[in-house]
Amino acid sequence: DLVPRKKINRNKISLEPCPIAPPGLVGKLTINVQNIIKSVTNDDSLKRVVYGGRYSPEDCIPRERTAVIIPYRDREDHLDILTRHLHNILQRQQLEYQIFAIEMALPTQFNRGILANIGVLIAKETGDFSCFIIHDVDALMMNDKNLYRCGSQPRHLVTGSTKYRSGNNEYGLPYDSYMSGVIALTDSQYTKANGFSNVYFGWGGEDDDFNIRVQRANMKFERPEKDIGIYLAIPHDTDSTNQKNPARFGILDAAAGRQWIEGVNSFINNQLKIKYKRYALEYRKYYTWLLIG
Ligand code: BGN
Repeated sequence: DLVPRKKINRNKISLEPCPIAPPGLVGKLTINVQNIIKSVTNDDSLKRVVYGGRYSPEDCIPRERTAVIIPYRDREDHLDILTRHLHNILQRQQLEYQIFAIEMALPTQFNRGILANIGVLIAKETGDFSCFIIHDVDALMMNDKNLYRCGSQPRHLVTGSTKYRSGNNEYGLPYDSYMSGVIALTDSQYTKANGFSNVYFGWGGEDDDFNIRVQRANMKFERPEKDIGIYLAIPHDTDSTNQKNPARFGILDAAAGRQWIEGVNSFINNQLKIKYKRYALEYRKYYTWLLIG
């Protein structure tokens, strides 16, 4: 049931590195929310995608090999919109990349931390990535100068989203220390923080917990410039399998004590005897799909 992978051309001995500033970027994007699929679909870029949602520039050596990891459930329509949008932009950014969509099987409540951790580990098994981006399924980048690259510190790529629009401000953040939506970390940064906590089921808290982990590992999230990190949130109804977790306040209070006990290491040493495992992995046309349950 696995689709054979077409090999990405790695014969780049005679090529130059891609420019630091990709020449084809346009800056601020416009998306027609009424006709969203049409405004994010670019047939030329979609034709260049290799099965499993992979791409590598033909004419220069990419500066980053980015794994985009999208934890989701029950949002096939958003996934379709987001992945088309990303293929279009990430190719303009001259990245080598692969998109991974990590779905949580029913009936448990959604657990974004577990999906992110397993996503990073499976991406590492799949390819040689220099940067891992944990990406909300409903977040559409609105400025293509927001490069999906990593930095010397973990990066929070969101400076504002329409989800948190306030007054005249079309793009906002809910609070200053909010570090969620789209984040970019190298393998060593992710491992140093011990990844996400696995104990947040349902909505809320896992991202604040991760920010605490990053700080306790002596790192600090950095953001791009204000007008660069802007996102359109695809509107949607509340999710019945991702209800607000009433226990999240207490779990978050104890975040520091759990950092080294459980996280991405739980899947390596199996300290927590976590029963989650890979049910399926498929190389689909625009993304690699993983089912976890
Ligand atoms: C916060 C949530 C985040 C969420 C943001 C934005 C919590 C922890 C208890 C204080 N944090 O309140 O997870 O991303 O809102 O919606 O619930």
